[in-house]
Amino acid sequence: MTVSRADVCAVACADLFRDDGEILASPMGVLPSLGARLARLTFAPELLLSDGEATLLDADGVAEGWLPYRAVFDVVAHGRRHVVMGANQLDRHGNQNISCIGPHARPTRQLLGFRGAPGNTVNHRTSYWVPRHSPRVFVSEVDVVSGVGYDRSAGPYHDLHRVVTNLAVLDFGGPWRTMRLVSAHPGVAVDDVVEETGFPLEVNGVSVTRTPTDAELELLRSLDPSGRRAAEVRS
Ligand code: F8G
Repeated sequence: MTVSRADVCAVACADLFRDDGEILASPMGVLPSLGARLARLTFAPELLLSDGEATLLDADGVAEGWLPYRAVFDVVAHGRRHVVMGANQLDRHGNQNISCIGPHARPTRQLLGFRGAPGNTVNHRTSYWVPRHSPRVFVSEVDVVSGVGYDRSAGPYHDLHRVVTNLAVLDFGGPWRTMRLVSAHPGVAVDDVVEETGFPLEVNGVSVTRTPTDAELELLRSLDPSGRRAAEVRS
C-alpha cells in the first residue's frame, strides 16, 4: 500500500499517546484526532475519546461516558489528560503562542486568545501539532506566552511531551530541556528541518519516523475515507 506524508503524521500523532494509560485524549485538528482514534483502536484501548461536546465515545462512535464541559476542568486540574494543541508560534523551550501576533498591547493580528493553554501546560501532559513547519512558527521568541515553556518555572505537573509536524517529530531532550529533533519523516532531510526551524535545533541521534503498518493504513482509510488528512498535510 502507498504511504502518504499525512499517513506518517497520523501514526506519529497516534504514538504521542503510547503508554499514557487511562487518560482523556484531547486532540486539536484533523491529524491529532485521527492519531488518537488510531491509538485507541490499536495499542491504547484504554484511551478516553471525547466528541468535543459532552460525550465520551468509543472508537466506533458509540457513547461510553458523559463528560460535560464543566467536568473537563476537573480532569485538567486532576491531570489525567493529554492535550495536543496547535501553535501559531513555538520557541525552543516550548513556549506556545495562540493569542496574538505583535506586541500584546497593540497586536497586528488577534488570534484565538489564551484559551485553555496556560492551565493545560501547568497541569498535565501537552504535545503540539504543527501542519506547516516553518520559521514563522518555530521562532526564537514567541510574541506572547499562551502555553508555558520549560524556561519558566511551571510546577511539578508541567510535561511537554512532543511536537509533531509535517516534517518531523521533536521533543524537549536538548540541553536545558530545549527542543531536539527526534526523527525526520521519510523523504525529509535533517538539513531541511533545521532550515525550517527559526532557532538552533539539537540534532544528535536523529532517526527516521516510522511508517504505518498495513493494518494501521487500513484503519486510517476507514477512519478518514474522504482523505481530510491529505488536505491538512500535503505529500
Ligand atoms: C501570523 C502567524 C505568525 C498567524 N506570524 N503572522 C497571521 C505572523 C496569518 C493570518 C492570521 C491568521 C481545556 C482546553 C481548552 C478550552 C477549555 C478546556 C482549549 C479551557 C476549551 C475552550 C477554551 C486550546 C485549543 C488549539 C488551537 C488549534 C490551531 C490553528 C493554527 C492556525 C494555529 C494551526 N506566526 N500566525 N498569523 N486550541 N488551532 O498571516 O493573517 O494571522 O492565521 O484545552 O481551548 O477556550 O479552552 O492558526 O491562524 O490548540 O492550531 O488553527 O488562528 O487559524 O489562519 O494561520 O492571512 O488573515 O492576514 P489560525 P492563520 P491573514 S486548549
